[in-house]
Amino acid sequence: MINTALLSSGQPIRITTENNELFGLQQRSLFGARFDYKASNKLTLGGTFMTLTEKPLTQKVNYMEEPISNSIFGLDLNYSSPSRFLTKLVDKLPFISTKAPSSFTFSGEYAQLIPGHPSAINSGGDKGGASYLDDFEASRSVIDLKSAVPWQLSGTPQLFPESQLVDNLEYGYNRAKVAFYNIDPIFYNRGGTSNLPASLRNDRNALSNHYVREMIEQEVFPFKETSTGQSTVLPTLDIAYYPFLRGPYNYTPNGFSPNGNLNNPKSRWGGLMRRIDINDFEAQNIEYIELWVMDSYMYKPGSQGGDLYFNIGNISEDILKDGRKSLENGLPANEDPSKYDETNWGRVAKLQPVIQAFDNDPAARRAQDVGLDGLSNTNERIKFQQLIAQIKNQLNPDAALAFENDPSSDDYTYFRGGALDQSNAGS
Ligand SMILES: [Ca+2]
Ligand SMILES: [Ca+2]
Ligand SMILES: [Ca+2]
Repeated sequence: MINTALLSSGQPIRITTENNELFGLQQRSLFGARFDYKASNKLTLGGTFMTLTEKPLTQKVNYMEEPISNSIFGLDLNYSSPSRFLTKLVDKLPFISTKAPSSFTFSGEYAQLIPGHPSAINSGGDKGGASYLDDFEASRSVIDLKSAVPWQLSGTPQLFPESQLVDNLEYGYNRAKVAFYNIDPIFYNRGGTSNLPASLRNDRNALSNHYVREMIEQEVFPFKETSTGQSTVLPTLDIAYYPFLRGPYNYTPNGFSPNGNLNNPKSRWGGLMRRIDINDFEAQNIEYIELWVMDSYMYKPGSQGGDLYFNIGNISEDILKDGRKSLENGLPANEDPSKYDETNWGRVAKLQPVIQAFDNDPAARRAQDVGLDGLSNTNERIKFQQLIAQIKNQLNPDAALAFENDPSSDDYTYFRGGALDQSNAGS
């Protein structure tokens, strides 16, 4: 306040400011035109047109904040003509004598406002435009479980009696192979810059397979509206379960077909688990699991199917149940026996590592990145020597070799690595 006289005047001072919150973001356009036409010295015609359009920031506009798109047009007419007849008429009036000629003038104007709104706020084929009192978007809180990263192998489910066994290989006898992943988008793009392996690039059948193709959100939610710029792809969590393939750390001594498949696939299980950071579901009002599942038997009509169980609550993280917390990055780089304990499953590090990362030294990493059993393939072969011999007896030579190469069945293969390309995986 520069002028102190205003302050000392004792008058109430009211200050208002403009709210410029959206200023500069919302685009407004004003166009106008004016036309004049002189038809003769007596008659002029004119027209005016103006339009004001506001571009909404989003398709969802709040009530009372609707953008406008208004047009105004006006027409006007002016006619002016000297009139000898009027002059004579006035002269006829008693006591009046005109000194100037009279003239006849007519002006007319017409204007109309055409109110409207930008077409961007039309919804559902209705041209009337829509504004929202509340879109209820914040009325629902969702815990998205679709990312594969937080998921990991689970321990044996309670439904299986062997789940009670501690430090006993029988705990894993029915573990079958389960794989869970999010499909890398490179597999959806067949374009020239695609990194797709050559075997897949031209295999339309493999790329259109419903289990691996790209899902569009509206296939599942036909009435879902996606605004411009928002992805229409529906991310999926893909789970592949192979009840006849031996799962990791399954050292069942019998029940194999000669090709290495497990007999009696109905008695097997595959499981994955993850944590959810919210622990009080009641306080957070978390009420249900919403699951949209693609028909797992689409290509096998009449199949008997399987069972899917959800266990919610406190779940044991002891995947190889021995009451020990095993950390690969705690394993000694030099295989120093004083730094680990040996259980029936393998090796458990005695060290408590501070960080969750492997050693920086690549040689040390080779000793650490060996799986939950803490055993490299060589050590797996040494530890389970007798079991391996017993199992190999039941297998054909190919299956026996594959079994011996990775006895714990815990080796990792990078999905974009050369090994899978060479075996034409996926096609
Ligand atoms: Ca354990
Ligand atoms: Ca291993
Ligand atoms: Ca292995």
